[in-house]
Amino acid sequence: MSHLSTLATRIRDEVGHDRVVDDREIMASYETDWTGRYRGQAGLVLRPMSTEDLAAAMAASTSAGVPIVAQGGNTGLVGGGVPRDCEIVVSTLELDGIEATGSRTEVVVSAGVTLSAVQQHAREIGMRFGIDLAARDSATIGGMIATNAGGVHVVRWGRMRTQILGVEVVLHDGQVLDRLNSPSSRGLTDLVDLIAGSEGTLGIISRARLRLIPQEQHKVVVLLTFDTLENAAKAASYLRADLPELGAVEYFGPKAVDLVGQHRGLRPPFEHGEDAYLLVEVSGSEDPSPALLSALEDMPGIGDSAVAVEPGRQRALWELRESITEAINATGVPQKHDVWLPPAQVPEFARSLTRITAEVGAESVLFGHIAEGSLHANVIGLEPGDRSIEDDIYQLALDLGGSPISEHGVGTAKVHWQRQMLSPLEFNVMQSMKREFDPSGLLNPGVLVPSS
Ligand code: FAD
Ligand code: 2HG
Ligand code: ZN
Repeated sequence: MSHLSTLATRIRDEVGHDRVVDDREIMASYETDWTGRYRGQAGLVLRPMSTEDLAAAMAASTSAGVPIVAQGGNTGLVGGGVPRDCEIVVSTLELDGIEATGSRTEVVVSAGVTLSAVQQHAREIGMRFGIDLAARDSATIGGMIATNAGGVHVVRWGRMRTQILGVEVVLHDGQVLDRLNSPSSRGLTDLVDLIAGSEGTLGIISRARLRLIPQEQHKVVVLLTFDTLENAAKAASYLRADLPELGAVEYFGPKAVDLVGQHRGLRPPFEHGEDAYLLVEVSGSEDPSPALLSALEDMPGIGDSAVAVEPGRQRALWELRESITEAINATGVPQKHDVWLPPAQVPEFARSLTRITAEVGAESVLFGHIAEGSLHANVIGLEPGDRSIEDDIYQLALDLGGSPISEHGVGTAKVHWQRQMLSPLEFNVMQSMKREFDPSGLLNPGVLVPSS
């Protein structure tokens, strides 16, 4: 521990007294993830206020040989942003500047700016940001880049990587790699592509230049029920193929609806539950309702539906979907198994998931971005440490032609699956890249990159 107090003194001298936290009570809030499932102990918590502070703190930590875990809003769901074994947690929350660029189509933000602050800025200048997720009030731009977050508009705007025009990254030794401007036009390797999805293992993102897009003129949101998940999955695929202005297709089942009803008192505007729900959003420069209604016309299995054109009613429908994660957490510590599946295999996955969880007396809640095949299999009713069926669920995804690694990233939760899925060549390339950026292996050890 004495090396930590020497380091704390050095950083206090170089960066500022209040940038270092070593009070155990205050550190506790940085030591557990959002679900309560991943927890560890931090050596220190650092709270830089500028790129220069961050660079000085990283140089000092690296020269003291202390591992570093970057943490933004701490909403990550795979255990990558909390300390495990006395690492230094670098919290980016005070890197919170938003810089106007003179152009309405882009903005430069510091890494700790929350998604909702970016959305607010965009709204104020008549624009919007393409990525959206329910953790918007806490999730930071740095964390979203580091996990290459997807979200509810992934079907329209892709994942975070596609919305980044440039980044500034502080390397392990405090050097600042500034690629905020023209990230790929100078013939150099594109830093954005390397850093998006790198989960704090190559450097700490300090600033980013983000693309802003025009606000939609017209939007319609529809909640549809289906008699079977098969029909819902087919509908999602058809909508994706037929509607160029499709903004979202989100799936959830009756269990999710029950939990949201119990926890938030929110209910769909229907009398009875069906097997599958799809929340569909379409937007464009003209009223998208006729195109949506015609796309839905001959779709088999549709039951009740609710159409919302007025913003308040649209928000109410979205709240049903966006409250699912919170409602699941209210039942206890959940297991979150985020998988990718070929959309046609979602029904088979759902059936087997129900069987696997029932066999151990647990329950599953399946929901997610079905048109992209990005599904969230939550398991409730198990003891927090019980990992007995986790690998069965990931293996099931693999057996159905999908992947155990999807939207939430790898973190510590899936690093063994990452090892299994990388070819020997891919593994070697990954190791070389990691060594190049982080020769001493101090950046988020145990996360994303398998050690052997
Ligand atoms: P953290 O949790 O703090 O960190 C996540 C990872 O990024 C860690 O490995 C950390 O070390 C690294 N990191 C953080 N900041 C930096 C930085 N500046 N530089 C380098 N590395 C860094 N995810 C989705 O993809 N789609 C969703 O729809 C979605 N919905 C969610 C809804 C809820 C209610 C919740 C709780 C989570 C949801 N998530 C979703 C997961 C989570 O919000 C995202 O992974 C988000 O990108 C994490 O941002 P964060 O700032 O909280 O990062
Ligand atoms: C979502 O799509 C998030 O709402 C969270 O990715 C998923 O809670 C989850 O498992
Ligand atoms: Zn998701």
